[in-house]
Amino acid sequence: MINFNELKHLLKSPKRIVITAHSNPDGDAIGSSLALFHYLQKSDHSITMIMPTEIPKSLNWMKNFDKILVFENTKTFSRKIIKEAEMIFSLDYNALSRVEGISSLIKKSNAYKVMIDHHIGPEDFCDAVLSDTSASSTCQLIYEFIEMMGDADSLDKDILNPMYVGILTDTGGFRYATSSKLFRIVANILEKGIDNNMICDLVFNSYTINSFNLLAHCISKRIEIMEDCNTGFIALSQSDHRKFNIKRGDLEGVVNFILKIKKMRCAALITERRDIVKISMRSKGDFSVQEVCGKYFNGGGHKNASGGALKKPYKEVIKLFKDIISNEYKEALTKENTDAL
Ligand SMILES: [Mn+2]
Repeated sequence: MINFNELKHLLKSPKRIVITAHSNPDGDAIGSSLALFHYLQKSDHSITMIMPTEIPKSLNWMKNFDKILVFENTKTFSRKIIKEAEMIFSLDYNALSRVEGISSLIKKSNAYKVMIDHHIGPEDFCDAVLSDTSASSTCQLIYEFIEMMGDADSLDKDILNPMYVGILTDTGGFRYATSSKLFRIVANILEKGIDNNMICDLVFNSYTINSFNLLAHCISKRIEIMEDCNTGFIALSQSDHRKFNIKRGDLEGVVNFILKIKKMRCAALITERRDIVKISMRSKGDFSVQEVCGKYFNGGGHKNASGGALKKPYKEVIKLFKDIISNEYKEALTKENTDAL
């Protein structure tokens, strides 16, 4: 839990603050970092945003995006900044393993640490924790955090624009992980003059020609549908990666296309990397891909969106995935959905 009085007291005087989010940061990780950055910037703090790995260029239209440091590319400087930090915010991640190279620095740091996150099972490494798995996004929690700090009046476009991006991306445009609470918050956000149409356009219509060609390749050449299990997957080898010069973020959302097929309840994207095979899974309804990823792929995440990785040959991972789905989960994936509208 967060002791808001303690936190308010701490933030009363200028602090050296570092904001971090998970590796391979998505719209929610970047959005929550920028929203918190703009909120804290209203006081006289010295704030640095540090992401463990490359940030998606598709979000470079966001204000102060260029101030975000990528640890991989700024190791010496970022290390110094983290060592000198008096406060560290951990956004959109629940475990130090999610921040790769900076995890040991955070662990060693004596800074006052605050976690704001919506993943299940937060690890115990922070002094203050705002964790709510019923929240759509960390961005939603940043809104609630600012409200609880008694600063709702300070919510302006600089804070709300990036916040809205994270809410949009983590809910897939309000298709999942929503709640009446979220829609009340969104109503408040829109009343402040946030341009829904423009942000949706910037967020959802952002394919480059190359990433669009990659999507076409995935859908025409690399997809396999296991119709009897209501499951589909796309598998990409190292040579696909080379051919399309795939970078982090280019595959964002590709896996969701499988769920556009009627009756599909489970989808996976399997990608062969240099020494590891990654899997990213999505599901609909009650089927928990978090369970699948936790049990078989050293991973986790949310019920309907999870990921993991294995140090095994690419072909073996594909076979393992198919075996698990058809042997262990077929029944769960094909049972009639009796929930009426
Ligand atoms: Mn998130």
